[in-house]
Amino acid sequence: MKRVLSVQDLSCMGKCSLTVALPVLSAMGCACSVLPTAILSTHTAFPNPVCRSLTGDLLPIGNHWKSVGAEFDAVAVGYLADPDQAEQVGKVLDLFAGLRVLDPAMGDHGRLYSGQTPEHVAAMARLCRRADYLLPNLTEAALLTGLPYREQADAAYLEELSEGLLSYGVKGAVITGFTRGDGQTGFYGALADGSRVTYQAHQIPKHFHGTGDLFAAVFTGALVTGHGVGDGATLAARFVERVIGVTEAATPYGIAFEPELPWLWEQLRK
Ligand code: PXL
Repeated sequence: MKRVLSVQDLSCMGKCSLTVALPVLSAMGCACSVLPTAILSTHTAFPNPVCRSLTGDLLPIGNHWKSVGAEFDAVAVGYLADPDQAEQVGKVLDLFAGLRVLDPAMGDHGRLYSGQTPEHVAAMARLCRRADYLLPNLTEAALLTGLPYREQADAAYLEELSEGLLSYGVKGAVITGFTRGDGQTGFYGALADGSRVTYQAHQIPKHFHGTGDLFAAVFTGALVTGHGVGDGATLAARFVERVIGVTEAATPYGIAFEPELPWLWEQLRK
């Protein structure tokens, strides 16, 4: 069984981050260990969440695992509660071999999430250099490359963002959830070998919270079980599409991914 370490917050209500990654990776047949970067009463789209950062605990937890001989096939990093966590997570990455997937969860729709700062962007950018694959949305890709954010992404803009992301020295970068003027949405993946993988589907014009985290979990589970970047990202996009299709209303409580988990399990057994 493949072992994945998921490093991101535990938001206790409002599905995102670990409450998405754990069930998804389990449904993909992976053993998922968790390193919560912070415990929040809710994610930050709810007003005034209680947040306890675990910055000083991250490395001791990693060291303890190392002392008992733990290894992971992949480490997937997501939302960090403060800039210092990026450095601590970098030290945890140093402890373990395995594939490194980083979803630099910092913002959406051209804006930083509540509580995230320019210092955070700089710290996340340093962490990007340590990753194998980056999974930013359009906002995060613009923040990491210093290019202006554009709500509608054409091919030239996506390529420009991708070149900037690849300059972090990663094996690949998949820009998730971009939208185009023609009602299409999808991902744009750029690999360091020069190849490109893209996916487009009809856009449902609503914002569903937690879809980036869902994409990252499926992508990680697919790669660690032997799928390529194009297949993994396509599986992730198709899963997100199905989940959006069964989620009745776009609320901060999150997407209804649970009924679709059997579908995910089936896809990996084909
Ligand atoms: O889904 C990204 C995310 C993860 N974790 C926390 C968040 C958000 C987005 O708002 O607030 C705590």
